[in-house]
Amino acid sequence: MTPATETTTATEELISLDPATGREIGRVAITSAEYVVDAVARSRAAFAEWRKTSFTERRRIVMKAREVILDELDEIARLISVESGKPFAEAISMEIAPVLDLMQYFARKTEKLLSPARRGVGLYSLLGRSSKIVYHPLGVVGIIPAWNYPFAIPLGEAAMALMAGNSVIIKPSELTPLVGLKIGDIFEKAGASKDLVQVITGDGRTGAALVDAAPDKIMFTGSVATGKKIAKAAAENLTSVVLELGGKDPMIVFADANLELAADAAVWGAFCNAGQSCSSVERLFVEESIAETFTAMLVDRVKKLKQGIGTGEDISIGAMSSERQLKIVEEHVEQFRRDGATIAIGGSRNESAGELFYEPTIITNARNDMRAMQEETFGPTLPIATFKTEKEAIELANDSEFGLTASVWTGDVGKGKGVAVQIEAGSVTVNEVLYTHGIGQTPWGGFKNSGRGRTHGIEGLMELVQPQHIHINRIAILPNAWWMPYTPTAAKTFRGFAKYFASGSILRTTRLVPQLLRRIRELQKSRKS
Ligand code: TXE
Repeated sequence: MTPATETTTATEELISLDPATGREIGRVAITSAEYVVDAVARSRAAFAEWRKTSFTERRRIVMKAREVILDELDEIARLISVESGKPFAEAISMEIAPVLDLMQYFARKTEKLLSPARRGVGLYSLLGRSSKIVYHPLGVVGIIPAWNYPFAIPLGEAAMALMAGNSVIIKPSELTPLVGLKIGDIFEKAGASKDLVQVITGDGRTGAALVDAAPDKIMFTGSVATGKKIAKAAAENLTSVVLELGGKDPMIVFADANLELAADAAVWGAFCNAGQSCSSVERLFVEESIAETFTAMLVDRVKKLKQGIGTGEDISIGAMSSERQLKIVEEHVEQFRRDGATIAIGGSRNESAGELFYEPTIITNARNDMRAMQEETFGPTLPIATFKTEKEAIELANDSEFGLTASVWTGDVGKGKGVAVQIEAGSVTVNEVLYTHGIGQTPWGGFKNSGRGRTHGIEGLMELVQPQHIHINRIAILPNAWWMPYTPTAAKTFRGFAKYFASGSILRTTRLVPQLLRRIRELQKSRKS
């Protein structure tokens, strides 16, 4: 790992602040574009060596990195909490624990998941052909994460990229550079070779320089606007990108649901990480007949939550990440008020806790056509709208430019599944909420403007490799009927291919055999003449 602070020629600095107290916690360099180009070149050299390593060696490094994290668990959780504002408890439960699980899974399973696989080739196998798919690493994987899960997201992507044989460059968010540097430090302590995992600190300019330096893949988490910029810039070099762009995730609560459980889930789903999760519940749709009771249950629960500086182990809601993010929340709550919604609890800054704290806020009488029900808020707000029928609930859930996750609550699991498949979202949970990013085995990503591509699962692993098709002809003695020169006999044979061979039916294809033999004889003769 090469800390940008030591080697970059940059003169500008980033000051990292604790959002809960406003206190400076460190300074790092804004890495210059020239340095980024150099970093990518060194990463390519590191890749050339790393790609040759066995899965056992890769597993050793990733498992060692896990040990380093476990050894420094409290220290890392504190750093995450201090730099992002989130509760210490969530730094462990929502970042460290899930990423440790992901690391052990991919350390143990990548070899199997990427083992060369035979692929059936249909009727071509009758011609003695066979196919095998071999997976090669891509090269340099550039990771550009946001600040909301500054540890779990880049580290999980880095671990998967390394297991697949790639080298990695992380450009952490400008709000959480120290957590980013910590990831580099962990891999260095785990014995990763110099330049295999580099962390380059900086802001959007450094991120843009990384995209322009043409790595082999960009894994991005952030806003739709920046995602579009990155996709455009990456297209210049045909760099492929995975984009994770947030959401406006719906939670649907039917009257037959376990309401106690659903209320607990809604509170956690909306307010964990102060609502700054891409899969936060941002729209709650409750069946009309239970709306009043359910709202009262939510308000009751919110009253019991303690808000304050995240490092306190009894704190449930910490600070927001930045004044900019808090202003979006204020604006959306104002918008709700102007549009006629009602604030059931919360609705303003919690100045007694500190400058960047916003009260957990429940809003009733929301409607899906209100602006604040359409734009991502990314804050501790839970707006509630009602529905009368299942069809209406599905329509409301789908009435959004986003489609990252959704959750359905009902006592009838069959009904839940039926509703789930009709929702346009990358992950839909029945009687569960938000946590599926924590399951490394399953694909993560969005429909619609929530993103492109996937992280996690075999689908995410496939984003980090290039498949190579190895095709073998085991009886290479006769020329292929489709080779040159073309003749009327050839044309007749090709019509037969279209009619019989392409039907996929062995029976129908047997009708082609005499014509095929005529054509092959013709080719053999033409070779001699
Ligand atoms: O994101 P940005 P921000 C949403 C949320 C939030 C909004 C803005 O609604 O209010 O996005 O958040 C780097 N080329 N989400 O400002 O700007 C930047 O340095 C390359 C949803 O944090 O998209 C940072 O590392 N990189 C979300 C990263 O991109 C560039 C998580 C994200 O920054 C760049 C966070 C450029 N031109 C916010 N410009 C989710 N999906 O979970 C910036 N960056």
